[in-house]
Amino acid sequence: MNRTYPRVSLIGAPTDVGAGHRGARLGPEALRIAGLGEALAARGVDVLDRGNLDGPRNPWQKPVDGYRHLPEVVAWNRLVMDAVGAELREGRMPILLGGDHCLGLGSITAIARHCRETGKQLRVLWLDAHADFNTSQVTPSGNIHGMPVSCLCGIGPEALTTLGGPAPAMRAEDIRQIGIRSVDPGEKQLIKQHGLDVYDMRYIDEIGMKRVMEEALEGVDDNTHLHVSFDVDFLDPSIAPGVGTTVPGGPNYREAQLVMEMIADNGRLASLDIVELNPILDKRNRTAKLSVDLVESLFGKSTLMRD
Ligand code: Z70
Ligand code: MN
Ligand code: MN
Ligand code: MN
Repeated sequence: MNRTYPRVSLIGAPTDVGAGHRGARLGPEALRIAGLGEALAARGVDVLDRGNLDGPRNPWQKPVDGYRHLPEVVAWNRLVMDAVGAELREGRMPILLGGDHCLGLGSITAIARHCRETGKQLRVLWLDAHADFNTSQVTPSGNIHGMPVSCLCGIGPEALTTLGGPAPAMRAEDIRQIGIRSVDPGEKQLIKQHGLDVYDMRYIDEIGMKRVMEEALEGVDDNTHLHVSFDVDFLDPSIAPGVGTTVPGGPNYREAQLVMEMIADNGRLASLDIVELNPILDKRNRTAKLSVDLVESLFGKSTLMRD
């Protein structure tokens, strides 16, 4: 299957203002050093590295009214939204190099707007150990990287839910969450209430990753913009130690490869976030290298005659 990909732009967002650990701000550099740009170029992808966005520093404060660093999170997400939107308008595929997962909010807000403008259907695959569906009332931490999905669905502080305009960026039915295995009690109730489609690890164990991906990609057609938001803590910590919050029992190497290969085969990938990589907690940049390996599969690299 020889597919031509659109031109790609790498956008670095070196911040951890939304996280509970510091170090994800180094993610963009670790991914570059692991050879992300070169790996894509070797696949025949036209890739431009736009460098890093420059936002506020991490003030490392306690939560205020249930949110840590809300003004800084808003500022970073505006920068990300504008940068991602600019690439989409130029017909390029944005790859956001996080940074923590609060940035999925700015990225997907821009993507959702692009979908409205171009008449495309949006499908988000959220690969994560966490559902990231907390609110200020139920969050155990105040960390906004635990809240981007609820904000995208219109639940959250106005500064975040109206980043791209008054209407919510996305509906709960636009997203499929895969690999989930850590959900807070109040968050669980909200997920049920809003009817999110969650393929948690138990479901993956019971029906297998192949069928999970078939279900998650169902209805993704030529009129769909497929966005993958890849939180590296999706992966089992035994293969991906370089993340702030490791949760045991995640997808292994083979399952993760299959996820990426099935997305590649579907052929509608139009944007990507790679977030939560924390090189401070990594071993010799192994998690960054694994992420690059997986992105190669996402861009159609496969073992034998399926290329
Ligand atoms: C927890 C919270 C979280 C990482 C998301 C964890 C959130 N649910 N952690 N991604 N790494 O604090 O809201
Ligand atoms: Mn487009
Ligand atoms: Mn996440
Ligand atoms: Mn996570």
